[in-house]
Amino acid sequence: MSNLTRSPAWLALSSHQSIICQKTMREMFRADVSRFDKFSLRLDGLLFDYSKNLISTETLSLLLDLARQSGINAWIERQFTGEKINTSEQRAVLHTALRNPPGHSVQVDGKDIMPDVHRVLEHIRRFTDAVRSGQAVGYTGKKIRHVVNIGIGGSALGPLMACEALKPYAAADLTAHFVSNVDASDIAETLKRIDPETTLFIVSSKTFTTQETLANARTARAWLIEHLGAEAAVAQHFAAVSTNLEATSKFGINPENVFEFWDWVGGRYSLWSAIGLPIALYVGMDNFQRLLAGAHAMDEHFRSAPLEKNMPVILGMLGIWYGNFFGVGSYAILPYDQYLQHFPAYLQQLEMESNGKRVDRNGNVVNYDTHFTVWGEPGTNGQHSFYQLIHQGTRMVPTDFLAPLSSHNPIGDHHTMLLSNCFAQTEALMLGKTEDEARAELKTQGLTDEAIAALLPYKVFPGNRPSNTLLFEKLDPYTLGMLIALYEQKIFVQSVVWNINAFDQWGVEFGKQLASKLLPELQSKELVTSHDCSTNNLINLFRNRQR
Ligand code: G6Q
Repeated sequence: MSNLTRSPAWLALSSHQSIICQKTMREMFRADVSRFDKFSLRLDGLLFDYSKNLISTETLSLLLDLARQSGINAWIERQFTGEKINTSEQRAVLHTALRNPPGHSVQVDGKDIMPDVHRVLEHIRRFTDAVRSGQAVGYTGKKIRHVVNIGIGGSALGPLMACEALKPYAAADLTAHFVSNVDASDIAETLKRIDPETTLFIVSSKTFTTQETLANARTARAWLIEHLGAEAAVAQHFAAVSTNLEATSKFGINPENVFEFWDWVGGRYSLWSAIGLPIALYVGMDNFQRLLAGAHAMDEHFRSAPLEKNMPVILGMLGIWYGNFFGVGSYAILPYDQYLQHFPAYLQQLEMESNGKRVDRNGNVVNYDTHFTVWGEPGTNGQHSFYQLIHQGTRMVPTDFLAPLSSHNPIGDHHTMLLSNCFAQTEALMLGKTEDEARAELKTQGLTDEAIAALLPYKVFPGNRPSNTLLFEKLDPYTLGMLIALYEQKIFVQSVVWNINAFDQWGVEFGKQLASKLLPELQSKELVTSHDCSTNNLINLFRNRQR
């Protein structure tokens, strides 16, 4: 059994929690007008306000003791220097190397990987410049206007999120599409919206064996050949991104259009690699490199800032505080920026696939909670949906609010209204509404004492609900890079404290295995009897329908 929950830092936090949980943030803010200065950090135009948390300076210091006890500084160095910290797959974890500017050297198995990283970036630049300028055209000589990414999970969610987030920087004559699901409706609906003569398909798959991606790629290939009347058209309309160059060539993709990456890039950490090709095509290579630069700035901060001033460390330790000492199981990501609409779904994979683990680095089942369920929607849509639960539900849901100070679309009062909602929500979650305040409010509405007494319980808000606010100038490529890297490293910090491997994904591999095992049975002519009676019946119902 792990010693974590019996360690001095853990025990100190447990007893401290019993004191803090009797306090309210309302009192804490009243007692200390410098709370915002004490509990906020800035980096390159990004403000991280974590003052609306159930913490005191002592809490923070105890949380940082726990981080220190877990050896966080040494783990950060292990990550950045290419140690094989993904032990169950015997791999280094070097998405950080992908955003290094020239002049760095990072060794994997005795080889400096940086020349390869920059060679592939140059390849992406040449390709994207050619496509965007119209120098590289489709089979019939027309300019490419549609880019369709065919990939799933880590080979889709990052590019999808980033293309949406950076839409204001996109080429006006390009549309980005994403096909992931093996459900034919996904590709069918996309094919209806594109023109074969002006479409570039990018088949993105680290392994190039993923069932969904290969099925969609085959369908796209057949559609293209059918419409353009020649197999030769594939060379000008297909590119691939993979670590499996043998499989891409077998699929028939022109080797010049194949972009390589390496096993030390995890799928969900891969948007910085050639998996980001759709982003580079959509917003241009200079903007893609600004995205990398923003992430690199966050990496440098993470690696060098003292723990007390380290954004990913503090964000991560606040999660540990609520997850392990308040029993919180989920938290919400609430972007007040429409362009960040896919950010919660992106973080859902990043966090849940990384830290959804029950066995520690020594192979022992843990006796403490790891991971959170991550969810969210852009504000203000969420306010008219699930905020009810956050304000008045029985369980505490910590929240991260993200908002830009200025909008890409400064129309009328929209942005002021948007931010007034954002700030009002964080304040209300913290303050709540007491019985006295609710009663006074009802009185001003002219209600009778009897009506007030009946309504009062419903009108009270407990408050004391924690939130972080991440405020930035504008959602530009550099800022987006910083934000993504902030969350990547925050997840890493938590995995270090929990002593789990954030970089493998055996649950995903399990799913891939299951899908290929059952497929022949669905296609079989024989009655299937080898499973439990529920699964047998489901399979046989489908088989009977197919006849
Ligand atoms: C990410 C996961 C997973 C993976 C997909 C696609 O970290 O490993 O989401 O990205 O299963 O895999 P391929 O890129 O190999 O097709």
